[in-house]
Amino acid sequence: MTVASSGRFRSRVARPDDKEEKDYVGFASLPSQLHRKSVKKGFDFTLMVAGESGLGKSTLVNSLFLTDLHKDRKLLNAEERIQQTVEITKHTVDIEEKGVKLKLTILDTPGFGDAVDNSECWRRVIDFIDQQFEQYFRDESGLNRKNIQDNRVHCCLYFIPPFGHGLRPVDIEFMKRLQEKVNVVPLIAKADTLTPAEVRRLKERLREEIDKLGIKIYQFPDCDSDEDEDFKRQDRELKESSPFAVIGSNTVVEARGQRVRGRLYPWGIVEVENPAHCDFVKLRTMLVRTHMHDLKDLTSDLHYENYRAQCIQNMTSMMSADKRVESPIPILPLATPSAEAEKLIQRKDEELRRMQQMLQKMQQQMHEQDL
Ligand SMILES: Nc1nc2c(ncn2[C@@H]2O[C@H](COP(=O)(O)OP(=O)(O)OP(=O)(O)O)[C@@H](O)[C@H]2O)c(=O)[nH]1
Ligand SMILES: [Mg+2]
Repeated sequence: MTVASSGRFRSRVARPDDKEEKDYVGFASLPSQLHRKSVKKGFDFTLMVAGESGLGKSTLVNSLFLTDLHKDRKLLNAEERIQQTVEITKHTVDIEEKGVKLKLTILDTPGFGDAVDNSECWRRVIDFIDQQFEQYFRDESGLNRKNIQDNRVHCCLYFIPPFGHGLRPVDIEFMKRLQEKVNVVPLIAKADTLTPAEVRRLKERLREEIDKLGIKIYQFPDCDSDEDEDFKRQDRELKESSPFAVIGSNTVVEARGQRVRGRLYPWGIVEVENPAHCDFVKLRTMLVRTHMHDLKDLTSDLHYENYRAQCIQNMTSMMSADKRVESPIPILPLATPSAEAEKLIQRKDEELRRMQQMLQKMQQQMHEQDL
């Protein structure tokens, strides 16, 4: 599969062994200190869903975090009554498990499909992601850099219809637009409408197409060779199951004496959280347990850096264009600038200097990477 980036390994915590204890300086406790600090502060994660209308995006995000994100709506009965999403909607869920806090932000986007022309259906989503980067970039260059609210989108679940025989031109276009901005995780929607053999065939087909068309979906990082066998098996299964085939439901049904999220059919019950029925649990595990940090790191190190580099490049070319159109005849100032204006000019100069330094640093880093 084509990848967004490769060569990432999970970092390991080194501990001094007994014989080295006398030379032990103490920095080995840093990871646990950092861990404690992070746990206290809590983690945040922003997840977005995108794709055609009616594929179950709202239903799935609702099912994913065991909370009814739409609970404020007045429902007539226990049946599913999720309404069509008409604008980008933000839901925040605070989850706490064993003292670890997670602030999860879910961005539900309106599906495309009703319009006659879907050629620009990705625009709203891409603009939104860019706006979050822009805000972060501004905050980073501002005075209060310590308390930046990070609203960048860490992952986008892209829903592929189960009915076709692979990717449609609109899916290809949408994912290619997304891939430059965010970690894309493709999903086969409404997997309960397919037989297990059909799911297998569709997965294979999608993997081939994604590869052939050079679509850069999120790639699970390589597993360290010294990880334990259980971890390796889980990692292998995760990779082999991609793209995940999912089922969503907001209805709780009775199955094998237990109340579970599922879909009730005349021929039986499809259980959302049963691994034999779909990849829902794998998706949730990957998002909140195993790959959240990697998704966040990639957002910061790859997608945001690309955005920032582009911004700085634009600014630099604007600056050099400004210099070119400078009048050859020196224009005398009409009046001495006020102290306020002076300060503003100084601030702008300072900002430009910082940008140039950042640019130089990035160029140097890129040069080092090339070597
Ligand atoms: N068979 C089946 N139906 C589903 C599944 N998930 C959702 N649905 C149904 O599909 C319909 C649309 O679901 P939504 O969650 O509103 O779809 P959406 O993608 O958010 O649609 P938009 O908001 O228009 O973009 C609802 O009637 C759901 O009950 C699924 O996994 N399988
Ligand atoms: Mg919706």
